Amino acid sequence: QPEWWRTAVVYQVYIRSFRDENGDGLGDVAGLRRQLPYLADLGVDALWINPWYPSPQADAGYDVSDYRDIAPEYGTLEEAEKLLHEIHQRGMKVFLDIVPNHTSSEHAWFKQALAGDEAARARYVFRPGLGDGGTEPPNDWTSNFGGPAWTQVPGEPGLWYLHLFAPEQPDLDWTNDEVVAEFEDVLRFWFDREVDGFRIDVAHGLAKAEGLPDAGRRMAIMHNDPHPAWDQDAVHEVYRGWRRLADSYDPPRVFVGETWVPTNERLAMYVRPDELHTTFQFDFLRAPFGADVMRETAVDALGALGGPDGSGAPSTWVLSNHDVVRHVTRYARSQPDHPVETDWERTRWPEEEPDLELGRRRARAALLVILALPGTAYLYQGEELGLEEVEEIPGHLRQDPIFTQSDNGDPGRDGCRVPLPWAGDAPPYSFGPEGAADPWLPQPASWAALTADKQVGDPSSMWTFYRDALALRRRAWVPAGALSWQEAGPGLLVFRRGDLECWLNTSGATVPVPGEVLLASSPVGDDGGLPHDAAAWVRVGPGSTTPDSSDGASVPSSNT
Ligand code: GLO
Repeated sequence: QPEWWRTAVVYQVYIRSFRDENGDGLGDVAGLRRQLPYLADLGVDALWINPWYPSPQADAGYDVSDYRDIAPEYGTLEEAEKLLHEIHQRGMKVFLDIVPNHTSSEHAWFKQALAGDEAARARYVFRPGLGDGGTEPPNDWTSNFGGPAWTQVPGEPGLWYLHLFAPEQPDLDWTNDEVVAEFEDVLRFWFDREVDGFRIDVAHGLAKAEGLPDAGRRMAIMHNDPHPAWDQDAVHEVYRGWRRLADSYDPPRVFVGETWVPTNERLAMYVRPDELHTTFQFDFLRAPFGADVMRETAVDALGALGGPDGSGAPSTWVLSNHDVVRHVTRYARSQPDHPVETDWERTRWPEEEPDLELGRRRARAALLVILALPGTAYLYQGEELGLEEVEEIPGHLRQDPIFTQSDNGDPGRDGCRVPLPWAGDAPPYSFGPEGAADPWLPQPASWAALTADKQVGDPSSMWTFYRDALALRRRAWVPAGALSWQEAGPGLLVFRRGDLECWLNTSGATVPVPGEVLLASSPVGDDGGLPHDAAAWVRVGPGSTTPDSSDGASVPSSNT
């Protein structure tokens, strides 16, 4: 039986913003159950549900206070079990999100730790401070959300605890056996409920360099240099244990790691037969839209992960998620000619008015590229509607700790987390039932034409384009086999798999594509002319003459 996770298209459900069924303005389990037909019609293979556990929501659920239950505002465990069953009935798989680097400060363990219980303290990273009376933090580490990564224990000014994220997210000590055992038990809890796999939050975290040495610089989850808090070799031992556990199930359960590491070679160390099945390959989140950079990005990732032709370990391709600016907006401005080097990709794209139609046109093209590459593709909810980043959320409504806990001008991640517009002509669009509370973040007027009810069934909509592309991918690309890059000139990305080619044209001119166009992101001329900023899937016969980059020779044009 082929391993589904090698080729799956996974749809990311940011549950807080997906669909509200109980009318409180927050998405919930029942809302997701209601919309399962929508997801099945779209044609995705699997869902990844962001954290839905009980949580004080200091970081939108990434601060978990109980790993074995459902947040009451989202539903009940019983409802979640029904949902899991229904997902499977519809032939889809499901990943949950596990958060092992830290718990919530409201987790029972941390409350015991603050109360002075030594065994509980040993599960976290408590350290005496430096200086007179220990009133200086134990080292120079900074939190991802701004400020020091250490907070003084209330009532014990000489003692500090570590939090690489918000103070409400104390880091666990993964050298502690109880921590290891607890998380294996949590995995079992959900695997026993037939969850197919887990997305691992901050999977390159967990282990810290011995002695917690100073870092000498601020700490960003998307770091480019080695750092004592990230990507330490000891973390691999944790995943070897997890893999043994996952493999003990039938069918085996699967992992995808959130591993922000500087190179594909470091990434490849996580993707092994005895560790993680896949990790996110995030380079398309930093890469501008453009054939040359996107080709380099894919070549580099495939080379390190899957082998040059993609036949080894599957890479994963991601254009958007709940942590970065939506790609319609990233692509709506001038594109730098090299990948952007920034932590969260929000602040350093050029500040100019976005041309959202251009952004959507490029988004369609980028979709055809990632769906044709070998590996797994992740879609972030709302991209199938062509939603853009909501840039104009007023400060007092913003909730992301990146905004509320720091003063560096970073607007945070709320702009990509705005609740989906299911129907309606003006904000607030229906996100929940009639008479429901307003969605937890305000939706923009610019989404009026993008609501799901207007797009489903409209042959010219973004939604229909996604559906068609997913169906064709499953039929044509999934069985298509190994990849070879084709040399087509600057501004052109072309690869072949079997008798299919994927073309991306950012050369500035219209270019002719060979063969039968199966799907294109923008209309192709009768003469087969693919416009600038567009991509196409083409069936090429044995008569095609596109030269092959591997030997520079032409593909023989034999008997057409
Ligand atoms: C980012 C996660 C994110 C959380 C963070 C802390 O890397 O996806 O949204 O804020 O990991 O758990």
